[in-house]
Amino acid sequence: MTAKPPLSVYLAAPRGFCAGVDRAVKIVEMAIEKWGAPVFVRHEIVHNRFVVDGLRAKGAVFVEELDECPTDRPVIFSAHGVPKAVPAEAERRQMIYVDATCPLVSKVHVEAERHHQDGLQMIMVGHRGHPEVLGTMGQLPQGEVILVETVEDVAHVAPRDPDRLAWITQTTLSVDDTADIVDALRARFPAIVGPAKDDICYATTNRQAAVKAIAPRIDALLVVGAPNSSNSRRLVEVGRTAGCAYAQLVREAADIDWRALEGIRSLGVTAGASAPEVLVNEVIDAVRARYDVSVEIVETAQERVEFKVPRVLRA
Ligand code: 0CM
Ligand code: SF4
Repeated sequence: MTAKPPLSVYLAAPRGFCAGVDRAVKIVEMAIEKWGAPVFVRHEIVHNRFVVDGLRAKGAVFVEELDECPTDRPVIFSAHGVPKAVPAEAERRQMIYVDATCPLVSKVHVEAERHHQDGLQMIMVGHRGHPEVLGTMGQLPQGEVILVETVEDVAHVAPRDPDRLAWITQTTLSVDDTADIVDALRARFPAIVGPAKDDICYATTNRQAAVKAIAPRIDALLVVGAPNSSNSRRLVEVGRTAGCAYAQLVREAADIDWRALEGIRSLGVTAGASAPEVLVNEVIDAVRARYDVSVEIVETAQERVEFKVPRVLRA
């Protein structure tokens, strides 16, 4: 047997579950405990198949729209948030519902509402079609929130009144790309108001910073996360932009393209905010099976954020 080649693994910290994901998963588990199965969940509670399958095994039923739920079973809204029309419809149908929207997404909803009360039209920086964007835009009447995805989009925005504008963002964007878009907004609309920096959450910000810290030391980067997870995909982009020649999203160890990793001497590993640590451990075990691995944890921040579950589940 030939000796395994040596490989330095740099494990980014923070990585993986954030406080909003932790809370959302707990909400589903506690709802099943309280009301029994089935409990319906509108949209993947967080964007991870492993998490969703685990909750399904415990009695959760995942649907995309409220009208797929019976009225006599509880329904939970995913961490990404929902348009105002959704809880309104649940109330009209006299359903029990629990909102698992991350408090940091709800904070943006409140911000949007406040700007609207002040008579400002909003420009939202985000990804078209993402559930969080649909939820945030759906806090206000149609036409009150204009979506921009790129710096180029900013040139084409046609607001009602360029002097009465505010900006908000999705929570899981690239910090650097967003800064460029906001600069373009400020240049075109000098009177626009907005948050001090952006609405990107602490977890997204910290995971991107940790990738930037390891990028100069690694030949390749694996990001554990789902293809529909915005924050996970951004980690791949951040890795590439920071100079990592090969950065790949993997849902699990089985997705690793070993041929692409041939000849590397150092590997970075991180995980999106919706990816459980067990999947990270499986990735590292799979790497250990092929390489003589030394692991170094590179910690760029410590996170102590925790969110309480809604009162109805605490009783
Ligand atoms: O928003 P994103 O696609 O990154 O969602 P996720 O479920 O992967 O991560 C957690 C969240 C939120 C909101
Ligand atoms: Fe909340 Fe950020 Fe986690 Fe999304 S990624 S659930 S906004 S803490």
